[in-house]
Amino acid sequence: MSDFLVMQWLMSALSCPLLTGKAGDGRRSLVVPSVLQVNLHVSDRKWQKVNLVFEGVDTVAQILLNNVTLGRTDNMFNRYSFDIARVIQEVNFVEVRFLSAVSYAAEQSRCHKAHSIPPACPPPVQQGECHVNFIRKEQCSFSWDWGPSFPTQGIWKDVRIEAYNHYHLIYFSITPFFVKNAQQWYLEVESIFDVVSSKPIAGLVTVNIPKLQTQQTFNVKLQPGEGSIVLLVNINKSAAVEAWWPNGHGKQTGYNMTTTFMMEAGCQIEKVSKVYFRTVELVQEPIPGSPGLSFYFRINGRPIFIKGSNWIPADSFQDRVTYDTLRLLLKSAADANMNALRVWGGGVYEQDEFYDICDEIGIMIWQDFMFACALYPTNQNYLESVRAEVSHQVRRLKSHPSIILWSGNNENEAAIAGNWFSIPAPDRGVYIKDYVTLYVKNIREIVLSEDKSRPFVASSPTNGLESVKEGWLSQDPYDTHYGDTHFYDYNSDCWNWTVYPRTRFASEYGFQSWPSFSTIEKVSSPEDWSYTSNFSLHRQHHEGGNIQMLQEIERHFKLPQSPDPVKKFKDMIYLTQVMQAQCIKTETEFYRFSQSEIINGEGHTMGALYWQLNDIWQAPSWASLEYGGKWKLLHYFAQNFFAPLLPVAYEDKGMLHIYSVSDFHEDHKLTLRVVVHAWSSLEPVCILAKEGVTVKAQSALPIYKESISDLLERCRNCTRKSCIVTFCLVGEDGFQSPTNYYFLSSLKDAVGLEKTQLSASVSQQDDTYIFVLQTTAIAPFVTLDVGSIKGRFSDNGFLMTEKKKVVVFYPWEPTSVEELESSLTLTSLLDVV
Ligand code: BMA
Repeated sequence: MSDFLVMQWLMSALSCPLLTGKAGDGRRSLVVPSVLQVNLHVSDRKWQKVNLVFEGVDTVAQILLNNVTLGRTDNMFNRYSFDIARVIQEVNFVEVRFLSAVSYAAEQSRCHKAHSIPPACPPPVQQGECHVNFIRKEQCSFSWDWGPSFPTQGIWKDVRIEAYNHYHLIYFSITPFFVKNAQQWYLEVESIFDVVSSKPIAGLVTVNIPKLQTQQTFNVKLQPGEGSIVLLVNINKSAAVEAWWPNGHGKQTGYNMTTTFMMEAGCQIEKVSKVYFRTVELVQEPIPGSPGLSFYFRINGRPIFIKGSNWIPADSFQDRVTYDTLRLLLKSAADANMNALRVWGGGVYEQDEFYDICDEIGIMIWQDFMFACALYPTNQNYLESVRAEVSHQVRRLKSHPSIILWSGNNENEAAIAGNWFSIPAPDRGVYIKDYVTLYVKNIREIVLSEDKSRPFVASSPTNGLESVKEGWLSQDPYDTHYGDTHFYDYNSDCWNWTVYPRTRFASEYGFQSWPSFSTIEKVSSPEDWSYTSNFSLHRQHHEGGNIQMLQEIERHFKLPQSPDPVKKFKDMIYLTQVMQAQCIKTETEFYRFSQSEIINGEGHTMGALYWQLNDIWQAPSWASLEYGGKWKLLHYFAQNFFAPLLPVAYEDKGMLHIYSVSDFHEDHKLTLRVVVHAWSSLEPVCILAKEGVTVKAQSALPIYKESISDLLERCRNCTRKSCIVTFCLVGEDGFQSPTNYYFLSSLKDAVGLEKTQLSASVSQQDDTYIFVLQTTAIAPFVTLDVGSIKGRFSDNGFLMTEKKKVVVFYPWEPTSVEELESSLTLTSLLDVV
């Protein structure tokens, strides 16, 4: 680009990392504004327009150049551009004066005289800050039920100077559409410009996608001021377009595209992009035999069962979130057979790289707008700030095929419908009006005008079209006949599938666990290593969380009794992870096997996104990936319970049912193997092979049914307490599902389980390490742990019913056989004392 100058400096160049508005130990500091200053030298060339652009300021600041105030910032999700043509000199002095986010939020709340906007403060157990809903800032930075209060402060994204004559391209986006009648793809290519000349600028724009033999040239005229041009590019019909598919459903093909702007005055811009082709529909239509409406995603015309989890910010300090951090976490999601994540509304709109990686590996994104678990103001300033935020974020992100849905907020429809904040009945109308103003009249309208290529829902959970019909706020957003649901129940037996809602779409559900000892060890000292230490209480931000875990464990396992406090703590950690994995396995399998049925008017469940994928710090939480990326047992379980082919068992009125669950696009003829073992022996008691089982494509269907008493009788001498059922689907050429299992009793009641001798030999094979495990007896929940060595195993936390098992370790950094051997701990259920 000839007449264009970009000067860019990053946070590090300012030598100013994010400052926290509060000291880490909880003492308040920095109520005094903090100031960042930088000297800037600019050549004396004259430009028609010179902008100082901040891609992200966190959050409240006054920006000055050469002692002249350029403007103020109050929204960390906005992009701020200041015209500095008249202020800039040869040597410049940029100043960013910050105000404490905590004081600002409190002040905004105090000044909001109209009506209160609850909640005022988070629950005391979160040790957080108040009034976060009054500031457009990462909502969980004032604390959450899984995270600390670190109200960060600073410049969190790039800053640059843009200097140009004639015109400048601000946003560039590409969205694909498919015209069914014509059976043709076309692209909407949108460019938003700032034109500085007083007359229109004419020119030619050429779009070229060589691989699709598509090249089109357009005559365009850019009008003075800020404006957009939209070009419709028809993809050559004779070119075979490969669509972008979610992980597990096909490739993530992208095509190189070059867009060249050749404008009068000789200035040329060339944009090189990757373009993807996929369609998305959110299908809400009547289902025969069921009141309500369906709620599922159709991608490229094919219904897709959404499997995955919920994403929260990967760190309290965004400057620590590198490309590698994101890649590791997202790759872990894909490796666990997930095809989707929900970017939850209490965090941040993630960096471009996040969505780039999702595009590359086929992770679909349910994108919330950043509002969560609260009511929000709707005064003019606030709305203007939100409007700018929404159009900026949609323009920035809409080219990503991974994003399949925009969603207005997290749980705010539910908060009003369920009156979470005890709003007196006569005042309800005001809050409903605020709700509709913010999410419908502002956010939704902007989204629809900026992006017609994907669906929008106002909230999660919501009843979708039914909520719309009820004035955007339904009586019960958790209704299983409509939309999505969030479901948490810490008081029931999580092994009992009948406690779960047979919903259309489970977008949140979960149970907590503690992260591994090696993760906790890094931030604690020996006196912290007990389940009831101050440390353990301090890091638990969910009221009653540690007790709830104990109670859930106690239903099916013996609690640790070791006299050695550290051993007892480690046993507790292990059991919390076993419990969490087993609970979420049961719940997820229920959602998956409910996809093809309607029972008592409920069913057709088409999504399972458990809460939550990742952690923001080292603490007990619902996550399956620990802070640092280590896989908890739940994540290993997810790899199995999200497997594309899976037999699932459940019990109903004394009958054992086995369903085949398949995400494959074609039917398969397979053999179902059902094996019964006595806990006391590695030799099976009985084996049943049912051949020629048709496993239907993209369905969950019954393939086996037997009364438990018949099964026990058939397998001589078995009782519920003494035996265990395992099963898998097997085809030709090694084609096989994971081996699944069904416990016939609680494990604390199991009869015949013996303490096993577990051993492992480790060897290296290319970039991986092979662990050959041996057991002397059946062993439930066998866990390999190599402490702080970064990497993951091919399987973990499994039930060992055979003498030998081979597990592969994929290291994420260089290691050695010796290092792995000396760090290895092998645990199974009977090692808990
Ligand atoms: C849901 C989420 C989060 C929360 C989680 C666990 O409500 O939206 O707000 O962290 O439950 O309590």
